[in-house]
Amino acid sequence: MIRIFALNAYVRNLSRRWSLSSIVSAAVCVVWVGAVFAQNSPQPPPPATPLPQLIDITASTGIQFNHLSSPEQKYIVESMSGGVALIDYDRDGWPDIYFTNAQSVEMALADKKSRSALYHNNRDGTFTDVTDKAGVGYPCWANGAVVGDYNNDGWPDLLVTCLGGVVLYRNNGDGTFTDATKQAGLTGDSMWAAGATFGDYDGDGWADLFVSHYVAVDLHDLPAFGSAKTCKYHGIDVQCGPRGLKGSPDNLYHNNKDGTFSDVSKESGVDDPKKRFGLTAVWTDFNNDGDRKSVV
Ligand SMILES: [Ca+2]
Ligand SMILES: [Ca+2]
Ligand SMILES: [Ca+2]
Repeated sequence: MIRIFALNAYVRNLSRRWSLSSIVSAAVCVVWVGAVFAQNSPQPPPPATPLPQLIDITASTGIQFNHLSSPEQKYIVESMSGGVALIDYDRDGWPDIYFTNAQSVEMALADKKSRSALYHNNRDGTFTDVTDKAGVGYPCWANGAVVGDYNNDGWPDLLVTCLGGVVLYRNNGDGTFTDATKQAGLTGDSMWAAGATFGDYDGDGWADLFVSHYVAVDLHDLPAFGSAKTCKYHGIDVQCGPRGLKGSPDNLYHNNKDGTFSDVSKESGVDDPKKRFGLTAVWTDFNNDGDRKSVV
């Protein structure tokens, strides 16, 4: 079950224009303000006005998305999935929401799928499930999703990271998406892609793609619960991984400006030959020299 939280100021005035990003920003401010009080003032005076509160508004949004979970947590692949992306796919200025989903191992081995979902923002605090029309319901064993306009047509595209690679959905601009993974030359990415990030690392105006890979696993040969020394915690049997399992290298794909990508991982020096456990990555200019760096 996913939950949606909004600031109480928003709840008091549902008729006002709002955005999820502003809610998130305000939430971050609340946390920051709290941290400042905690650090600088051992005995802070009571605030003159109550701090804003976050309120669970899930029921009123119309979003009914259940992320499949495996409470037994037998395998690391079952406990690491689940992601969300904000994408204004119809460019109306209101953020829409994409939730990823994943099967259990048992379901996957029986070739059963799990449904991810795209919700359209109705501009009144409610959302409508538009997954089927959009064609983005069953990308893969989905972990996360990132948004970027890889073909520079102005419409935000969606990349889903999967156990077994990535799926690139090209936004057709009419409420539908097309799976462009093969056309883009990304089917060679076949490892456990836990996260990804779009960023124009060479400054040519076209978004390139970095994909971080996590653990090397085979669904048909998963290490059993508690079966090795590294699958114990203080003598108690637990799921195996990531410690004790093999990691996977990462990939940087250069945007060829024609709808395709080329793997430039090795020549760019970010292929991670030591195969660390990569969960996700961000582009940032941490030394402020104008160039983007990738942090995994
Ligand atoms: Ca929208
Ligand atoms: Ca696009
Ligand atoms: Ca580029």
